[in-house]
Amino acid sequence: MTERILITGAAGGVGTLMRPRLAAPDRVLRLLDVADLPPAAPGEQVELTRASVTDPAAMSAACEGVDAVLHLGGHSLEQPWGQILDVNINGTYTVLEAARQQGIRRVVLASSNHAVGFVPSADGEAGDYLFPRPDTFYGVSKVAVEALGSLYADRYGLDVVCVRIGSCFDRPKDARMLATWLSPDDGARLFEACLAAPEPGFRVVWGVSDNTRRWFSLDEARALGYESKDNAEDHAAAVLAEHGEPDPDSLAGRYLGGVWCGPDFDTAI
Ligand code: 15L
Repeated sequence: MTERILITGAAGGVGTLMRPRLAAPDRVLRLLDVADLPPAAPGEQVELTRASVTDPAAMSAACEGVDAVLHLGGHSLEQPWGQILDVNINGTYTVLEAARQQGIRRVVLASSNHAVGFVPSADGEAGDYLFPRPDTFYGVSKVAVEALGSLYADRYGLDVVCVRIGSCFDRPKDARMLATWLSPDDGARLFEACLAAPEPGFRVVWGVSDNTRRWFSLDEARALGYESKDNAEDHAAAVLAEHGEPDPDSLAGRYLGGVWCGPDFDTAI
């Protein structure tokens, strides 16, 4: 039977990386974004929807006939509070509510390391379910995303898996990402595990590759069936040649959230 998965924020960084990787012969990807989505490639089984995650009617329509939602939509960087509140927090409520009303049983939510960004890296491996310590309004929104997911799991019985994504890019871009990198292929493996695990209930897992310098636990992700095959160390020589060794006294060396923990950090990054 063909399954249909709704991906919000499909034109964004992670969405673009996931689109080809989550394609499968028995699967239709319904891709939603406020931004332009590239048209379907020949043979690609996609449905394109231009809409905002904050629009209840559009989200309800987008959730019709869908088996699971991968909610990646929202601001991916720091923004003024009003924007974060509207798009990331109210948007996630709107997605969950539409999913519930349409009887969707499984939602995977993109959370972030910035939900716990002010945790010192010197504390040792960051466990799953680490108590929130956000580094920005964006980080606060990810805490709220997880809280909303928890509510919809407990109150309505949805399976909700929150992924605290490290740094999901083609390759690690700086020394910090040698610890926080989630390779795109591992990202797809992890999302597949989140979609397939039988009756996970509510979970919070780290989204990271099995990097030699990894700061985050893989226990809960592995319990869902995720097996990382990539390691940022394969890129270490190139990254360190360009950026130098990580400075333990810098923000990037002191906190999980890196430069996002700076007092002047704003929308500049
Ligand atoms: C995130 O949550 C951001 O969306 C992404 O742009 C990266 O900056 C990443 O965290 C990170 O911490 O590297």
